Amino acid sequence: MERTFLMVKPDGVARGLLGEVLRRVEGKGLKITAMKMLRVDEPLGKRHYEEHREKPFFPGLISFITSGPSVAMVVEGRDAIKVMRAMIGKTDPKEASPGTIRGDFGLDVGKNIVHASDSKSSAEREMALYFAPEELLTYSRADEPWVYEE
Ligand code: D4T
Repeated sequence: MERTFLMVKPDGVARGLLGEVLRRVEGKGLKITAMKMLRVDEPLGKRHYEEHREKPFFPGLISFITSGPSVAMVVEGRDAIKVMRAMIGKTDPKEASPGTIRGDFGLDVGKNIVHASDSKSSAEREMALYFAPEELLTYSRADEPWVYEE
């Protein structure tokens, strides 16, 4: 099993898309093992997006991500990183396929609703930014034998 970090950004929360995102994650068979609502502050936003520090869109990205509550999650399942990235769609919602979260609900790259880790190393880094190890819970979903072949 693999873990990934997923966040519904301030636009997703403000637009009432939290339930829609959770429905898709749960429906896929993925397991939410940690979740919290928080308002990302400037230091946390800058650490989250440090790889983009020199990009022209960085100031706007920080003011957006700190503009209201977000919901941070850890999502677990087989190939969870790849599966979650496929479910959110391309970074620019205009190019994201219909059927993906961004493809179905977004239009602008600066308001792209969700974030999901793009690699094992970013998943580890991002989970540690938002959660203490003891906040990651262990439990079984009742449908696991019907989701996985073995
Ligand atoms: P996140 O990290 O938010 O899930 O987005 P991605 O992983 O899909 O894409 P990214 O790291 O390349 O971009 C991070 C974040 O910056 C915003 N952004 C991006 C923006 O506002 N303008 C831009 O031109 C780009 C490329 C959107 C996502």
